[in-house]
Amino acid sequence: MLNARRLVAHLAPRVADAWPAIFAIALAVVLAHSAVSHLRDGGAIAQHYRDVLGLDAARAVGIAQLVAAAGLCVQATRAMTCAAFAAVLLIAIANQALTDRIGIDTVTTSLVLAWAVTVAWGEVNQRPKIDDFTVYPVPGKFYEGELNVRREPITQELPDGRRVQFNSDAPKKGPADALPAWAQGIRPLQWKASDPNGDDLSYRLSVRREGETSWTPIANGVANSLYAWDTTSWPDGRYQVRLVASDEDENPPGEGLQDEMIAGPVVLDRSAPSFADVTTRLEGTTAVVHGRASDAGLYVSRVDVGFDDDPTWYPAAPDDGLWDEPSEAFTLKLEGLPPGEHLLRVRVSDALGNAGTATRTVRIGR
Ligand SMILES: [Ca+2]
Ligand SMILES: [Ca+2]
Ligand SMILES: [Ca+2]
Repeated sequence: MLNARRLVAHLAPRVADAWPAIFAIALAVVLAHSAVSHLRDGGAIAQHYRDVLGLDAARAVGIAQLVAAAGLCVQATRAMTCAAFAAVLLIAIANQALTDRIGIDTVTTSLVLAWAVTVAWGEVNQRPKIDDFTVYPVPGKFYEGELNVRREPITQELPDGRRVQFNSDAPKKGPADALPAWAQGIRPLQWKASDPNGDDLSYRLSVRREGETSWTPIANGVANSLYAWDTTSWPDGRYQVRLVASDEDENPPGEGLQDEMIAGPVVLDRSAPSFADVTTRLEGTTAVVHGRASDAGLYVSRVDVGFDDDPTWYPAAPDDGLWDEPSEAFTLKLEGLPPGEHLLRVRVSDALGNAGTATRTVRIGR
C-alpha cells in the first residue's frame, strides 16, 4: 500500500508535466490503428466512404492518418496535440452528421472539441510586456531606486574586459565623485518585463542623442533585467535609451513578438562648471566671497574656497539653501584672515565630480 502511494506521488507530477506528450502518443496510436484498418480495406470501410462521400477515399484517409500520427509523435507540444485532437473530434462530428447520428453524443463531443480548441489557441504566442524601464542618471543613484526586481548579484563584462557587479540588496550610497574614474561613466539601466506565455525574453538596448533620428545599438541578446551602459566613449549630451523585449528565441522563426519602451533623458557630462560674477569684499577682517556657478550638463553640487597655501578647502553655501540647479549663487565668509594680500582659490564641482577653479586676490588691511 505504502509502495503504491509512493509510486503515485512519484509519477503524478511527471504525468502532469508530460501530459501533452502522453496524450499525443495515445492519439497517435489511435490514428495509426485506424490507418491500418483503412489501408487493409476489408470492404466495409470502402463502402462507408462510397456511401458518405461517393468516392473511394479509404486509402487516402489511411495515409493521411499515418502522416498525422507520425507528426504528433514528432511535435508532441500542447498546442499540436490539442489541435490534432480537435481535428479528430471535428471529423467525428461530421461523420455523425453525415450518417444522421446527431444526438447527445454530439453535444459531449462538441464540448470536448471546444476545450481542445481553447487549449490550442491559448498556446498561440502573446506579446511580451515591459512594465517599467529606469535609467539612473548618475552612478551613485543606482542603489536608491524603487524597483527591486532581483536579489542575487549580477555580473557583467564591459567591452574592455572589466567586470562589474550589481547587487540591489547592498546599499552603497555616497557622492558620485567618490567612485573610481571608470565607474563614473557607468549608467545602470534596470527594467521589469513579462510574457503572458511565460517565454524567456531577450533584450536589446539602443540609444539616441537628443536631436538625432537614428538609434545606435549598445547591447543585444541581454538575458538579465539589468545592464551597465558604459558611456565613457560617448560624447556629452542628453540621450534617450530604448529597450526592446523580444520572445523570438522561444518561438518558431518569424513568430516572435516584441514590446519596447523609451527612457531618459540621460545626461552625459564630463565638462566642469563655469563661474560668473565672482567678487570678494571685506567686512572688517572677514572676506566675503560671492559668485555664481553654472553647469551645462547636470547641476552644481558644491563650491569650495581655499586661500594661499592653506591645504584646507572651506565649503561655500548656496544662497537658496540647496545645491540642486544648473546655476547656483553662492557665498562664503572667511574670518580672521591676517592682514595683507591673499590669493583665493574657488573650486566648483558638478554632480558628477567635474571641477573647475578660479582665483581672486583680496587685500586685508592696508
Ligand atoms: Ca510570448
Ligand atoms: Ca558639467
Ligand atoms: Ca538651488
